[in-house]
Amino acid sequence: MAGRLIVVSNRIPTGDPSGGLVVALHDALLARGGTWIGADPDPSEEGRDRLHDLGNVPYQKRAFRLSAAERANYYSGYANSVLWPVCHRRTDLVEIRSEYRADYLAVNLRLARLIAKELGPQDVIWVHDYHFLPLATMLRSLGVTNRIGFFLHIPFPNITDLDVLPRPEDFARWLSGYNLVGLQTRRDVARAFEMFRADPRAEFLRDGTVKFEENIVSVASFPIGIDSEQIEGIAARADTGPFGAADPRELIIGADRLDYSKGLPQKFEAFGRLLQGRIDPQARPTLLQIASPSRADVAAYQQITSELQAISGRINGRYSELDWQPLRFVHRSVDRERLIGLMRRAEVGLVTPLADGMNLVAKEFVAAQDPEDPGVLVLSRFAGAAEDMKGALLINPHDLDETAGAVELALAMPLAERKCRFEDCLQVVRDSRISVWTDRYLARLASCVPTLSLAPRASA
Ligand code: GDG
Repeated sequence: MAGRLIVVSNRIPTGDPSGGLVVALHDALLARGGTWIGADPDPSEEGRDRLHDLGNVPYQKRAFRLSAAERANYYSGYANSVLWPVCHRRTDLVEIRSEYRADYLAVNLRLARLIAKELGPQDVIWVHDYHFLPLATMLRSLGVTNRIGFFLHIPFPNITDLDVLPRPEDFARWLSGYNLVGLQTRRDVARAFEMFRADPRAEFLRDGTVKFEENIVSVASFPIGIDSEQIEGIAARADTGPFGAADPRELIIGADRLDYSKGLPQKFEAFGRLLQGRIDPQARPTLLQIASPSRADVAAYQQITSELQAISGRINGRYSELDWQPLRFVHRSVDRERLIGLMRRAEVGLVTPLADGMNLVAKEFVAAQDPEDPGVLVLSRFAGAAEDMKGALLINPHDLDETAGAVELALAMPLAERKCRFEDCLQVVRDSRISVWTDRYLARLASCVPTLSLAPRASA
C-alpha cells in the first residue's frame, strides 16, 4: 500500500484554503491522505520540540514552532534577506549575518528530526521552496531513505550570484539530497545544470540525472498554474469594479505582493512615460496597482514602499485633473473575488517583474477575461510565465519606452487580435492548470531512482 503524502511548506493554510498553490496541495492531500507541515502562525515559543496539531480533518495539519529569534533569523533573515535576493538577481540587497545561517540550519535540523520521528517507510515527502533547501540532506543524515521531492517556486539563481552565499558550495549539496528537484521553467533547469556542471562533486549520468557524491537527483521543469476553471467561473459572475461615477475609460491593472522583484517602480515610470505624450490626453488611462503588503520587517521592503509612494505622488501631481487620478496605488490586499472582477474589467494587465519564478497573476488575468471582449496581457520576459505565454505582449521592464509602447498598443488593439492572443494564452493557462502540475510532479517523483544506501554525514 502506498504511504502518506507529507507536504512541507513554510506557510500552512488555516481555515478554508484559497489561492492556487494552497488549493492544489489541499486537493492532493484530500485525494491521497497525508499530512501538511508548516510554521505555526501561533507566536508561542513553547513546545518547539514537537509538532502541533492544527486540525485533523480530512488530513492532518501539523505545525512546528519558532522562537522570536528564529523567526527573525531563519525566516526574515536567511530565507528572505539572503536566499530571496540571491535567487532574484539582487545580490546588492543581500544581508549576511552569521546568526541568519545558524538559525536557518538549526530550524531545518529540528524539523528534520521531528519529521523523521513520525515517518512511515512508504511515506513520500514533498518540500516546498527556499525555506527548506537543506531539509533532505538533514533527513538523509538521520537515515531517511524515503522519496523526497523539492519544488522551488522562485527563480533558480545565476551561478555567479550563488557565490554571494556564505557557503556557496552548500547549495548544490543541499539539492542533491532530494530525489527530484522541480523548477518552474526550462531556463531554470538550464541554470541548475550549469551549477552542477561546474561542480567537481557532480557527474551527469546517461539518463539525464545528476550523481552528486552518493546521491542521484533528477531535475526537471514543472510550470505551476492556477485553478483556471474556478477563476473563469468567478470572473463570469464577478462585480467588475468599485469605481461608480469615476469609472475609468481605460483601466490598466497590476496586482502584486509589494516586493522589489516585481518591477513596480519600472511599471510606474513606464506609465508616466505613456502619459508624457504617447497617448491622447482625452483617453485618460488609469493604472490601478494593488500591492498587498509583504515582509514589512525587512528594510529593503520599507525602502521600496517609500520609493513607490514618491513616484506615484510625482506622477499624480503632474497629471491629475479634478476628475481624474491617473495612478491609483492601493497598498493593501483586496478581496479575491473583487480582484478577479477588476482583472476582468481591465483593458490591460500589466505584469513587470525583473525576476519571477512563474507569476500567477499573469495567468489569473488571462483566465478572468471575457472571451468575447478580452483584455491584453503585457508581460515581462523575466516572468517564468513568459516562457510559454507567447500570446502576451512581452516586454523588458527595464526599457520604459518599450513597456509604454506595449501598453499603448494593447489599448488600441483591434478585437480580432485581442481574441486571438487571448485564446493562445488561455490554452497555456488551461494546459498548465494546477491539478495537472500536482499530478505530473508526484508521478515523476514516484518514478525517480530511489535512495537505497546512505552515507551519514557529520554535518548536514
Ligand atoms: C511565488 C513566486 C510563483 C496578489 N494581490 C492580492 C492577491 N494576490 C494573489 C494573486 C496570486 C498571488 O497572490 C501572487 O502569486 P504570484 O505568483 O504572482 O507571486 P508570489 O507571491 O511572489 O509567489 C511566483 C508563485 O510563488 C507560485 O509558485 O508564481 O513566481 O514568487 O494568486 O492573485 N490576492 C488577494 N488580494 C490581493 O490584494 N486576494
